Amino acid sequence: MTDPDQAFAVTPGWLDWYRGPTKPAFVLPAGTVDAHCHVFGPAAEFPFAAERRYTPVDASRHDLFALRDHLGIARNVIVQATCHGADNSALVDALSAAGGRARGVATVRPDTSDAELRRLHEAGVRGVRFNFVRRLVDTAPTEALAAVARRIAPLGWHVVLYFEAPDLPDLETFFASLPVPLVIDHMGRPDVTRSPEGPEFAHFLRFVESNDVWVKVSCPERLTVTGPPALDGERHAYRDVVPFARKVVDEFTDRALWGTDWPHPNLKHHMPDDGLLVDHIPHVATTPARQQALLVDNPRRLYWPEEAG
Ligand code: 0GY
Repeated sequence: MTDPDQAFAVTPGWLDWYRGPTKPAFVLPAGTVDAHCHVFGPAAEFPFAAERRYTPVDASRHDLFALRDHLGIARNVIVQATCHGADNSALVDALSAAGGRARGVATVRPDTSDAELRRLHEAGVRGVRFNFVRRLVDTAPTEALAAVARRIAPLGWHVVLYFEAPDLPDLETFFASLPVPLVIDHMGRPDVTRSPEGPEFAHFLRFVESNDVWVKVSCPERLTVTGPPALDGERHAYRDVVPFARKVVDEFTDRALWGTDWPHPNLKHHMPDDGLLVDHIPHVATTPARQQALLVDNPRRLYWPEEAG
């Protein structure tokens, strides 16, 4: 018999999430939504998928809700992570325990039953994620993904797209054909050593504009090359990512979303202090009106439309 402790041995070199994050200096507006975060396990209760590419440290709903409260966040959008495959049990458990303060983005296969889709909807799921990042998944064929999109359209759900910037030209015709709203993770993962005015990011912005896409200005800690500041009390981290995120917020103020990406899977160099990630926000959304749109009004329209009027 397999020893469960061995089966879920954490990937070598895996960085644990940051315990004891600082209190941010930036006070989040009331009703702020963390629109991109995950739960991992706990593995003993919600085993990781056989096809996973990594085995993370457990990051339970209790840990997520503690971080939410510490940072002054009101609600979460929990995104199914690849380490759980298409078993959405940990996600549904977290949504059910959140008392209406969380929505979810699930992984759904074409053969998922209507009853299961309804169950996910009742639990708070409002979208599915299509992942094109090769180190994370064997991406499903586009016909299968299109079939999923057709299944979820009547529920009013959207598709969250995770891809890397060089892959957009090959994927954009497929994306534009999907019959549901689109949300892009982490600004389409730009190479921040290039100019935010350069052709690659311009191409991304035009795709966003032409297709009314929503964009998460998340993951500065993943996109950065210059990294966080030295531990010298400086709280303005990830400066090389700021011009990209600010451009998105300025141009698409009503379709930008923000999230922590806690517990930050697959980071190799450093694990962010989530308090610093909150202090990154006013550099990206530079006025109270933009902060209100990014953190409160936009995610509410997408995930709690019944409240938005
Ligand atoms: C993220 C980013 C990553 C991982 C996943 O589902 C996942 O495994 O999303 C990554 O490794 O870039 O959004 O959490």
